[in-house]
Amino acid sequence: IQQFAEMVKKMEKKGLIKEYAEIRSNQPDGSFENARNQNNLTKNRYTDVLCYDHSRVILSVDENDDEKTSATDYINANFVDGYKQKNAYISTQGPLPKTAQDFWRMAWEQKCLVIVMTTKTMERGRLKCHQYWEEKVDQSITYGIFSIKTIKSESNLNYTISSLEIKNLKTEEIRKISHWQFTSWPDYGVPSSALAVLTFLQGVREKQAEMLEEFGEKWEGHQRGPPIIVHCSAGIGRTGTFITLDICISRLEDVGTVDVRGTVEKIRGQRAFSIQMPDQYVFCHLALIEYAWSHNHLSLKITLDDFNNTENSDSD
Ligand code: PTR
Ligand code: PTR
Repeated sequence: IQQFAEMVKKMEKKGLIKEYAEIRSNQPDGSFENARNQNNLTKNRYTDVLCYDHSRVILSVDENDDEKTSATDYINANFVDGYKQKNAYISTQGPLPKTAQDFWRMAWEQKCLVIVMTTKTMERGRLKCHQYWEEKVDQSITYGIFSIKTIKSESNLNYTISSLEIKNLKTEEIRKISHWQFTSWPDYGVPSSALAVLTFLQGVREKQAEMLEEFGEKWEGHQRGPPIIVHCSAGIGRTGTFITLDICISRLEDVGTVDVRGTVEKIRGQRAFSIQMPDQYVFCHLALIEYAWSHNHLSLKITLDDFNNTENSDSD
């Protein structure tokens, strides 16, 4: 671990911060017209974190709905591709009281099985995300035509896993959704333990595979299942970091290499502003090294060699 820490310190010096600054200096390449539409403005949690038009998730609009909050097809959410998988994720902001119904509509319409939440509802005395599901087992909460019941909930030091049932009150259909909340990741920051995030991430993957196995026949057309919804507060910093790690690990498992910069740039092309802090960019590297180490990956050697080469060839 000491060795990791030293390596990361060196990597920071060796240009990761600069590399991140370069990535950030590229202006968003796409329009935000729906996000800026007068009818949608209050559906954005942060006025400066808007959602691209080209990759946004479009909601159905049911004119007959009692609740008129969904009267437009807009939600601050974007499809993001995974490793060799189109639309593997939906990156989105933490629901607002006003958009919680839209959030559940999105989960229903996209047939999602797993939700990843990397924020707490309240941080440093500020509301970061609406409590859009019940924490207590056997309790339900209803938004418009969706009723969400908490069936089971288990917590450890770093995360809480809840089994939810979502019921469409119009059709009476009930589906299961697994909710994974990482609770020890500060906003604008990085978790103190990469291992905790990696364990969490592994659990999310296994859950998605298990749910797909169980309910898979409903999702033909999606080879590896429906998108995993990932959100934090703004849906860019921690969400972007989580998705970067998931994509890089898939690639590492497949071909034995990673491309953090390329991955982040690609994600930012679909969800603007993804990864908010230099620390988060550095953390991705740290966590990947830790992953490679603990999985005895050959690529660890490559990483170290590459690293040593840079070090030798770099004069500062
Ligand atoms: N305008 C907000 C700000 O005050 O910085 C936007 C913002 C909020 C950006 C949270 C990123 C945030 O972090 P995350 O995406 O991890 O919730
Ligand atoms: N409150 C956020 C911040 O200051 O970081 C708002 C913000 C979000 C600002 C994205 C700029 C952003 O764009 P980029 O990540 O491309 O710098």
